[in-house]
Amino acid sequence: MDGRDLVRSVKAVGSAGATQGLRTVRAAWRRRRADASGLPPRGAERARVPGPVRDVEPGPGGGVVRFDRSELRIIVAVNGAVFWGWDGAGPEPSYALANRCPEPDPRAALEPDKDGGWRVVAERVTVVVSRHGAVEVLTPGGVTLRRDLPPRWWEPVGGGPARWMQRSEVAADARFFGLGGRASGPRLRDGTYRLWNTDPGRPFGPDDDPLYVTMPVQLVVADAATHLVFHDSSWDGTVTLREGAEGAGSGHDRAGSCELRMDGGPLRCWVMVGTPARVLLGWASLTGAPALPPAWALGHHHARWGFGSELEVRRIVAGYQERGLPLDAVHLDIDHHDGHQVFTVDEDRFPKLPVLAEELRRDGIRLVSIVDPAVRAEPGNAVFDSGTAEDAFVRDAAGRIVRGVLWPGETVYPDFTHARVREWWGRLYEERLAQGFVGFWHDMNEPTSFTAFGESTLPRSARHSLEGRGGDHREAHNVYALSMARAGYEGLRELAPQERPFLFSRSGWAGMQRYGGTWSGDVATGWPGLRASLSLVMGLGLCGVPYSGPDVGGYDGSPSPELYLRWFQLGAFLPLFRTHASLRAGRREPWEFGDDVLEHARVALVERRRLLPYFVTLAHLARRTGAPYVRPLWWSAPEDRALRDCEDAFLLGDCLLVAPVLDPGADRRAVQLPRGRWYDTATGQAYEGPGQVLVDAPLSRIPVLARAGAVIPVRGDDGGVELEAWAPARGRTGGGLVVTDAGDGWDEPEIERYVARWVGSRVVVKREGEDGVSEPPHPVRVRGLQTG
Ligand code: NBV
Repeated sequence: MDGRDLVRSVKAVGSAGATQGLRTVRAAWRRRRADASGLPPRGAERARVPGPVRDVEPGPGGGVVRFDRSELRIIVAVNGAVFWGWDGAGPEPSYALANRCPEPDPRAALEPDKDGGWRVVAERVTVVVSRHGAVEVLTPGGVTLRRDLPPRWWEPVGGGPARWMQRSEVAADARFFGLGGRASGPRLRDGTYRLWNTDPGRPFGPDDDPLYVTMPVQLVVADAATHLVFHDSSWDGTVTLREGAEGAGSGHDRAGSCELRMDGGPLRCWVMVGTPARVLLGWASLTGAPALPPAWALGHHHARWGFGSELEVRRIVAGYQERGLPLDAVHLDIDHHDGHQVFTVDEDRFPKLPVLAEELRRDGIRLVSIVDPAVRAEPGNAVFDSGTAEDAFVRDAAGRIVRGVLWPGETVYPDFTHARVREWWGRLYEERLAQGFVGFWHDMNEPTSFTAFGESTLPRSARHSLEGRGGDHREAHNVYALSMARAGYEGLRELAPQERPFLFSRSGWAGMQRYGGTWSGDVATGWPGLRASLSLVMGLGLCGVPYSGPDVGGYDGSPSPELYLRWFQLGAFLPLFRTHASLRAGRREPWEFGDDVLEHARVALVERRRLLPYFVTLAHLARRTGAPYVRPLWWSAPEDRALRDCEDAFLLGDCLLVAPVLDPGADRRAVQLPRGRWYDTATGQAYEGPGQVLVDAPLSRIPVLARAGAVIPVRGDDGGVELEAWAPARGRTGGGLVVTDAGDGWDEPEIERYVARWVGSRVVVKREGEDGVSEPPHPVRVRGLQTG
């Protein structure tokens, strides 16, 4: 946050601006002083490389290769993932792993390779280690996917954490994706990306980097195979990417490259190889299945900073209801708190929150609460007092509690890297449940502390438990929000065991999907912001976080009616479909932009509700397979170069292709189609892929195409599930998976499997089960017949 923003924000929240301004100056000085005394200067450093190989020690799934000045441990796990760690690093402890390290694959063993090197041959991948410590990952067919050069460390002569650098080469045709939520993607072009969760302090656009969720997770897509590489270190770092270039017959290929530099932490990584689906499955098996949102969370959410009163919430809800617009959740921001203090309610403006919650619930609308980690440092504040009694707050190197500044004034920060603190924090959600909230929105958890200058987070020297190992904020920063999410999730499981927790968090790290989703943060209102918000959802999905979505309409200012509508139409096909904006921004209700926009937004809302069973299915499939709901067009055809470079459309599950309008003034757009027949769901017109087609995109809708043969569960007029089948091309068959689950509990619904095929001049849909083929238990409607 720069000075001007700070002053504006402070004024906006109605605090004594000057007092808060002074606090941020003091906080900045405190931060500087704490780091000056708490972090020893780095001083002289000594560089180190592994040196020549000395000997090896075979072990389960691989073994250890010893070099003159380091050693490398390699483990191939039973799920096909490969781990390697330098300097004795093993897979544990890790904030990313969901459980213990998976079992080693007993079939994988170290064997001698040519030129004094060693290799491990596994079912899906071969790892070759050169005698100087280069590590190469090859497909079973022997094609190189990634080649790590020997790493390099810089060790402070006086002791302390070593910095390190790892340079890698990838295929000339490879494309990079991932690294968490990046605004300029989803394809990560040449440049340097930082690994340090950051609140940019103002609405962001495509050029802002880093943002709230960073992860050392790269998904690399190349002709030979897709691979995911995860460097399991939470320290600050940078990744410099350079795409390669193909000689195209006239010259030599230039390999793509990646240079990872970290300020500390173990040099260790996991690599998974295969198709995109296979790789995401492996990643989910390692870091945990994505939490399943309750069905209502797959509907439409409306939020705003500054509803300001119960009366206003009722007025907005009535606005939706009077116009017959579906609404599933309302989010209350910090303005409903008493003095902006988390886990409190301003009783003057929200006198009967539980009653409001109950009334909304009867109309099928849930209440979601913001939860900030910062606690006002004031005796008498119940959260501060109980946290003090628990010794819950982060301290500096001298043992003093670290103070920052946020909305409530001077604040302190729970140390979520301590199990006892997580339990204490988790119990606090009881107050929220009693107020009638059933969903939670974690904010400002990078963590953010307003400072007049310098970084707006805790001092790097601040001490953290790190699960009892002890360490400082340099290591804890990037896992702070992940640990807060764990605290909230586990607390809610204790407090409301019958219900699936609904939680989404602004910041996070690898593995955050175990606890919930995220949203795109304060995206700038404007066409570039619309594009950036799609980039974030796609990139996060490829890092294993399938549930996210933007602030529809953008966070600040006032979108034009056209921009609002195009954002709304995109949002209706993203997992989290939420309108939200800042205190200072214009309105975001669909009726605020004129009658035309209202009618078109209604169509989007109604379609979202109709597709709810499909979204529920996608949520269940994400949990079981790690596959994101929103997938790049190349998901099933990564070898298709044209699809690999297409960033402005996506697949929603296996069945739909969504082509949002991302530019002003457009009434049609080019769509790059994967192989097969695709129907424009609005007109029924059939197109044949692969290739590019021009499709109508009038203001009333964005192009949505259905794959021929798809069987899509939709909500019928009576609220029950129906199957919408799109005719397969003649002579071909189709099908689909369906999971029907309208609830928010823990029942495990079975996956229903359908097949669509031509029988004479009709398309017939049957259910396939263990006992053979049967009639579907849902009504079936076949579409796309005219063109069959
Ligand atoms: O709680 C207020 C806002 C919230 O509306 C927004 O969604 C968050 O990203 N919050 C940031 C803090 C205010 C930042 C200026």
